[in-house]
Amino acid sequence: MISADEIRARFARAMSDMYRQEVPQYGTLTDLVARINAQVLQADPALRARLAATGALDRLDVERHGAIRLGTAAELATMRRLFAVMGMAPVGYYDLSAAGIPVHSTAFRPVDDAALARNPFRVFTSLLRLDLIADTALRAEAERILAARHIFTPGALALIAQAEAEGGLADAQADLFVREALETFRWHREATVSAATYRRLHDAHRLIADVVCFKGPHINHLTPRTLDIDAAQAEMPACGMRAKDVVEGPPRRACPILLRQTSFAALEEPILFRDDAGTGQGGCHTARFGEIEQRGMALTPKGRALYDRLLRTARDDGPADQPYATRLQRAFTRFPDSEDELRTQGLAYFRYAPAGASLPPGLSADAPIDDLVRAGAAVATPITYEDFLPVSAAGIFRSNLGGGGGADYAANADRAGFEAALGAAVQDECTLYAAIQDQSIAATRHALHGAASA
Ligand code: OOG
Ligand code: NI
Repeated sequence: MISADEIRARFARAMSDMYRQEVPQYGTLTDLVARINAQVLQADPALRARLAATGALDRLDVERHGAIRLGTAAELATMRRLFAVMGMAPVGYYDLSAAGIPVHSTAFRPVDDAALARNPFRVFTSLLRLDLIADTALRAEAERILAARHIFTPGALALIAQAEAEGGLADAQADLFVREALETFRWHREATVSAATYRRLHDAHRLIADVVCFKGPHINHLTPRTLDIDAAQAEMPACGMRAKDVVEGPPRRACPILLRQTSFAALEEPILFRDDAGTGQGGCHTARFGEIEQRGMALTPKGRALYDRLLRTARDDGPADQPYATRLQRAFTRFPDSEDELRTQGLAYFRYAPAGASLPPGLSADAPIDDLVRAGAAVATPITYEDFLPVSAAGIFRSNLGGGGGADYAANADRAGFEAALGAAVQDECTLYAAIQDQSIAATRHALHGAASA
């Protein structure tokens, strides 16, 4: 048997190779990000040392997230089983209906420290919400089309069942699994519907056409992680990519928090409709795009509440004649921007380690962790945010669906419905970060106790 982590690493590499062939601009983008990252690391040896110490340097070159959109509960449930073979579990629930996008989503990703360090590949996975489509005839038609498709190959299904029964896969089977699983995410230019049906679904919402009219959930972007998103954004035009105007997420800061993202517009791709045979007419479809992201530290619920509040302030309360970036920067002056403040005010999660071989006299290994840090007995490094942001995701969706076009759905999160479709509960991301933090504190105390009694 080989590890789920190894299967995930192979799958991520295969996906990246496939996407580079499908969308050559993706190759250009990853080259640009690699160049910027090398520059940043050369200019900032302290950052390089810190990334190396936490294992983040090795994973940086292969770190990607992708995104797919599914049509039915059954597809989502099987997708969960497929990702489980690669050690990826559903984390977080994202309601995008509030932003006028008829989907809800989760992120499949590795959850423990060692798995994240090995390869943090994540897939933002959305489920179409036909319940939000007002036109009942159109909804029924979409349901009928989706019910007839099979997005997984028989080989993939058999290997998922085998991995579940035997607790893993052997080396050669893992390669076969990767090959079969990849088929689900491949782009097909042949739509499964007529031009007229495509048009009707497209007019209800472009996203509905994208999910319903094709053989499967083509991967719609694959995002590399940059260490300087502003530098990458500035260089994108010279590489022939027009990035969206606004970088989603928090502003640039000394201490990066959460996630900043920007994307370039969806490609117009030629497609063939079912009734095209002989006419050779076809049409075009825009779904796939490019995106880059910069990751910062994970915030506690307290930090996250402050983030959400300041983001709303920048959007709603700023002087309307000021550019959004200026309002954002101003709103976030109220978010502490030193690691000490973020840590001692309980705004972000940290990983702790013993600083040296001995404890200062008079200090117990069981003293509050902040005291141990202040006394120089322990060091704290921020924990990286591994998840997504619903407001940012909505901005990315919108910019790639064209025309700003959010429909006007009443916000109605349906987490229970999503979990029923998934066949499992999604994990809470804060619980995961808190566990990593708590384990590191316990290990630090343990090491310091050892030092004290030596
Ligand atoms: C997903 C859009 C969201 C992100 O990184 O937040 C996203 C999609 O377009 O399917 O990619
Ligand atoms: Ni994305």
